[in-house]
Parts: sequence; C-alpha cells; structure tokens
Amino acid sequence: MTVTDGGDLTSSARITINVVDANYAPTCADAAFSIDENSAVNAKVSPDTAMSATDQDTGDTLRWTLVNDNIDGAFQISSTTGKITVAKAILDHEARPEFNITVQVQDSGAGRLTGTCFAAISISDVNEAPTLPTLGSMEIREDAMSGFNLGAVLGSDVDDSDVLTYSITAGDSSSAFNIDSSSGNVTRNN
Ligand SMILES: [Ca+2]
Ligand SMILES: [Ca+2]
Ligand SMILES: [Ca+2]
Repeated sequence: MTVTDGGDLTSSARITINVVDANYAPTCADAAFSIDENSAVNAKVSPDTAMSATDQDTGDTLRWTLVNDNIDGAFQISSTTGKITVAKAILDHEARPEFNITVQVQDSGAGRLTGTCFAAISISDVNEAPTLPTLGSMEIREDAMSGFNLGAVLGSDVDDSDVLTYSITAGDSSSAFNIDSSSGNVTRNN
C-alpha cells in the first residue's frame, strides 16, 4: 500500500489482510410428499426425491435430521441423502391423515450451523377390509313363521365413507334364511 502527498514524497507500508472464512448457515426447502397408509418399514415417500438444501460454503458436508412432529417416530431421514422413508409400519389414514415434520440440516463448518424447513407428508387412504363380529348363535323355533326376525348382524369398516353390503355366502343351501343387504337383518324365509 502506498500513500502519496501533493509533492513527490511517498511512504509505503505492507499491510496483511487476513480473510477469515466465515461460515454461512445452510438453508433447506419445504417439500410435500405422500405415501399410502399401512406402508412397510423403509417404504419411500412419493415423489422419490430427497429434501434439498443449499450452503454457500462449497466444502460443507450436510447432515439431515427430523427434529419435530415426527409423531410416534413414524418416519426417518437419511442423514446423508435427505431421503425420507417409513421408520415404523404405523401409518393410518383414518387416525392421522397428515404429518408436518420439522427437518433440520446441519453443516460441517464453524459452529455447525443449521437450517430448518418442513416436510408435509400426506397419508393416502387405502381401502381396508370390513370385519364382522365373531358370531355366536341365533336361536329360532322350528315352527317360526316366514318373516320371523332373528336380529341384525352388524359389521364394521375403518374406512370413513364405505357402505357395507351383507349377504349369506354358505351354510344355508335350502335358503331358509334371508339377510337384508343394507341392514344386516336376518329373517326366516320359508
Ligand atoms: Ca455453511
Ligand atoms: Ca387405516
Ligand atoms: Ca383406509
């Protein structure tokens, strides 16, 4: 560095400037995914893409973690790739149709700086089989009249909007009984 006055006198000095390599925090982008309920452990969310992050420091290695609202530990994230998969086979659309998980990305620079973003994961409905109670027995007198009402068989279905239809499939070869397809009510036929 040189300084010059109005005349021809100059003075020089050497100045050393130390450039401190400042660490910039990484940032990550919110993302939305979906996955079927009842998916198995290690099943991938859809689309099959990783969380994405940027860090101005080109040499930084980024590590991913799920830090909040990963309810019951249902999901896991690869610390190196940022890909989210199922950790426990407990996904149930009827019980919890959506997760909104806070994701953290941490760099390898000074202070191990972090950025956070959200992964919204919607749990898609899958049709699940209806169930019938384990039936005991119904009693009817042998001289009961046609139309005699034995009562209803009530099934259940976990899916919100499913309509159940009843039918007798075996054990009544002489068609002695009738079941109402919508109510499940069993009556004597003949
Ligand atoms: Ca950084
Ligand atoms: Ca379910
Ligand atoms: Ca379902």
